[in-house]
Formats: sequence, structure tokens, C-alpha cells
Amino acid sequence: MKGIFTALMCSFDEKGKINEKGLREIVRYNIDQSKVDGLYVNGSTGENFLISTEQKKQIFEIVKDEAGDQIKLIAQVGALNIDEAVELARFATDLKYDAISAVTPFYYKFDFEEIKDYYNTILENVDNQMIIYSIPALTGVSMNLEQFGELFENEKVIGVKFTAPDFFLLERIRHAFPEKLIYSGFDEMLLSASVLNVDGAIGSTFNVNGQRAKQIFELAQKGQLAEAREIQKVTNDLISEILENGLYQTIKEILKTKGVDAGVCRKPMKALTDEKIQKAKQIAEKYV
Ligand code: MN9
Repeated sequence: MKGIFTALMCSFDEKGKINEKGLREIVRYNIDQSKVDGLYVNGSTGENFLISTEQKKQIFEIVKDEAGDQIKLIAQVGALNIDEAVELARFATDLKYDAISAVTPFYYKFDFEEIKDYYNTILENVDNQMIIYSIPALTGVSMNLEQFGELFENEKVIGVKFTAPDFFLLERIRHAFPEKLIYSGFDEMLLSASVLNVDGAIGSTFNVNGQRAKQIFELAQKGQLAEAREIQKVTNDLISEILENGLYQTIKEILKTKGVDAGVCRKPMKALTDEKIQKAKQIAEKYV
């Protein structure tokens, strides 16, 4: 379960329906061209919080059917409706996903006991391993070292997707829990996290920059930091341009230049203007 995992995009048509052919092409591109170690399915990048339970299930099915056992698959099942989270966790487990992951419950200001209960409830109902998805900037939920430790007490909790720029906390977690898996969540900080000995990374930009991400991670493990810094620099030039142009929309446009039918983003995410589509094509030409 170590290595570079793409936070998978999903292809949607103009009406917001899943474009199955396009989704399969995105999976294939990640396996055949980017050569990543695994896929993280129905995360933020998959527009998970904008789609129905049925669509989430459909995506789990299509991705598993296309990827088979070629790479590792993690199913993000977190939802404010805990019954839905359990249902999705069971569904992905039946499909033989290698692990499940759940975002910390958000919107209501849940206290830590409630958050812990959420994870333990999901895990009581499913025979699979869990990766906590922590992304304070989007959820408003920050946990400290002791709280991560309490969640890790459940043996089925095998790790965390750590999407935060807090390298002090990241180092403390690494040091305190050497046996748990830590995945870095901000692609622009991959090298910094790799130096702290994370086990892997999960990211949106790996859909189009997977090979460089793999190089950064592997060079850092070998201690070849000067080379790794060079590749992180190019990567961050790319990420800066993507962020400025519109994150998910631009990644989809870049995929289209590679013959991948990546579709558009679901509303309320807005479509790129013609000018921004041109810009995305230029970014693709320059970096991908
Ligand atoms: O989870 C991604 N987070 C979100 C990982 O999309 C919210 C990252 O891969 C970022 O998209 C990426 C750009 O900031 O690092």
C-alpha cells in the first residue's frame, strides 16, 4: 500500500452524468502512462461531495472493473450520513478494494468523541482497513497528535492521508507511529513530506504528473535531494499554473490533450472559458 496514488478524476458529461468510457480512459491513462502505484477513488478530486450515492457506487464498480488487480485501490466513503458511509464501505469492500478511507465528518462542529465514534462505527460494520482522510482547510477539522493516536488505537485504522501544511505535526505522527501509513496530500509539498519519511502520497495532479511525482518520492527515499528538488521545482511550476487556471477543470483539459475523454466538472463548479481552455492546452504542451 505504499507509493504514489492518484486522487482519481471522474469524467462527467454536460448534464452531470458519469461518462463511463471517459472514466475508464482516465483509469487506463493513470495505469499505462503515469504508472502510479494506486488510485484513490471518490475523493475531493473525484467531485465526491457533488454526486449521488448511486453515482459513487457506479464509479467504484467501473474503476475496479477497469483496473482489476493491476494497482492498489482505495475507496473514499466518508459522508455526513453515516448510514451512507457504512453502505459505501461495504460496497467497496465487496468489490475487493484494498482499503477504505473516510474524510473527517464536517459542516457541524463535531467534537473529537463524535469523530472517533464515526470511524469506529464504520469499521464495526465492515471487514476492511481504514485510512483517515484529514484535510483541515476544507473540513475545518484539525486533530492533534494525541487524537490521531486515539484513532490509530483501532487496529483497522492503518494510516492517514495527511493534507495539511503542518510539517511539525507530520513529523510527530511519523515518529510516534512508525507502523502506520502516512500519505502526503499536497502535491506541491511532496518532497518536503518525503524527507520526513512518509509512505506515499495521494494527489489530484498525479492524474497528469504521475511520473514526476514517482521520481520525487523515489529520489527522496534514496537521499538524492538535489535531483528531487529540481523535479519538485518543475512540478510546482506546473501546479502553480494549474491552480491559477482552475484546478480540476484544468487537469481535465490537460487529459483531453492526451486523448482522454475527461469530460467537464459538475455544477456548481464552473466551466472554463475558451481563453482558459487555450491556457490549459499551453500548460499541457509545456509540462505534460
Ligand atoms: O487531496 C488534493 N487536494 C484537493 C489531494 O484537491 C483538495 C491535492 O492533490 C491538491 O489538489 C493539490 C493542489 O493543491 O495538491
